[in-house]
Amino acid sequence: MRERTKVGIVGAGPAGLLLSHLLHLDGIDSVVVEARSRAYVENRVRAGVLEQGSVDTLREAGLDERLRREGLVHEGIQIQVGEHRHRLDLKELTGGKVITVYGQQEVVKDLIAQRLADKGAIFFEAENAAICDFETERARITFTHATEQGEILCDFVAGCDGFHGICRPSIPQGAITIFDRVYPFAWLGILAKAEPASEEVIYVNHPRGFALSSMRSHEVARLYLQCRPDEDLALWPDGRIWEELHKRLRTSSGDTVHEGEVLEKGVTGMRSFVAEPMRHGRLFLAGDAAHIVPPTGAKGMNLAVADVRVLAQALSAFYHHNRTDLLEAYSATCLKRVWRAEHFSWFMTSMLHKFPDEDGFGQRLQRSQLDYIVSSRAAAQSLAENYVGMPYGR
Ligand code: RFL
Ligand code: PHB
Repeated sequence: MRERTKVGIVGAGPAGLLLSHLLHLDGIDSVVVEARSRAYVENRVRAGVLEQGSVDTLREAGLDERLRREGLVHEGIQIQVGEHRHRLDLKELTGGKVITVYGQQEVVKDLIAQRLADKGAIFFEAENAAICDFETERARITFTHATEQGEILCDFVAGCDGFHGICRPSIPQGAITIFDRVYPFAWLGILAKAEPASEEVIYVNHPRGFALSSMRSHEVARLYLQCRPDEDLALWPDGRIWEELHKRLRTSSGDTVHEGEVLEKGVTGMRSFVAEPMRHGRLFLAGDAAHIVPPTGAKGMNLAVADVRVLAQALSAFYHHNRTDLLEAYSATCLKRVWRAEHFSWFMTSMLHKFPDEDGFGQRLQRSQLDYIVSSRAAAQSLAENYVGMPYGR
């Protein structure tokens, strides 16, 4: 099987699928090559918070029909220090901006349905994908699909294949610089058929470690506990998870989590990572393929959306107006937003987690920072501005 297209896309996560759809809206054809099955990518439980800008992007692209109905608009978040919760009124602090809680797998389902309705080409379960000649005008993606050899000939390759993908490692060493930080903890996350602890997302700084209460609907809670990076899930039967969640989320007025059937359980490592530049020849990296943030700032999926928005505009300017300047500027444009999100995610992570081997100094700095945020409008406003997402084009 041999196909020719304008943009060959590796990866059918939010980045690859949205890029393919945005290009389609601009009359530019693309082919998506994905290692996993459709069912697998549609059921992978991950992010849940969409910035205002991401919601706007999905709306402008005509992808918000279900999001409008099922997405939960949140006007605030809660920061819990010990047993006390403090509300940050995001809407009031940012002049009207809000966040929307809508599962990443729902975004992915909506995107796949739209791509297939528009007769978009997605090769699921494509094995051994490789990219070649992307330093020339005859870039190629090769793969195996149902025992057949596949080859996509394209003008550009979009590397949207996540952190463990093949695109970034295909760039010659020396052409790319990596900035990396691994944190000494991870998150144990569960999805539970239970009423959420609160109508808003709660971030907890607790002497036993960080906890987070979020949701996917009024009936499904998403909860996380700080754990060790090498945590053995077998040591965490449901009872122990609930007990620990009660300990960390209980308030002095007796509020806590509601228990229910655990539907999913997993451990996620925490890292900060940026590859610069996000382009090599005719290969453009987008989303987790280029950068990772610890999930404490809820930025990962939003960065993926922002990258492909920039990339789709640049490709459109190239095909429709013969302009290369936006493609040239792609990496620098994206990295500005990426580094703001990297800083914010590191800041939230550092302020809210319990660091092993921490002496009293770090703890007192955390306390002081939390105090500042709940007592100073300027500090709360800075957090809120970053949380809802910096405006596009800055
Ligand atoms: P994805 O979603 O990882 O998609 C990459 C796709 O590429 C495929 N692939 C390959 N395909 C072909 N050949 C190969 N060799 C391939 N190698 C990989 C993969 O199968 C996959 O389908 O990357 P993308 O599109 O860049 O999207 C990024 C987001 O998924 C990620 O940043 C977020 O999930 C991060 N994240 C959060 N982001 C937010 O914006 N808000 C949040 O609230 C939030 N919470 C989270 C998160 C991530 C978490 N985990 C599990 C890492 C919470 C958690 C727990
Ligand atoms: C989630 O709902 O999964 C979620 C919410 C906020 C975060 C990370 C994850 O910071």
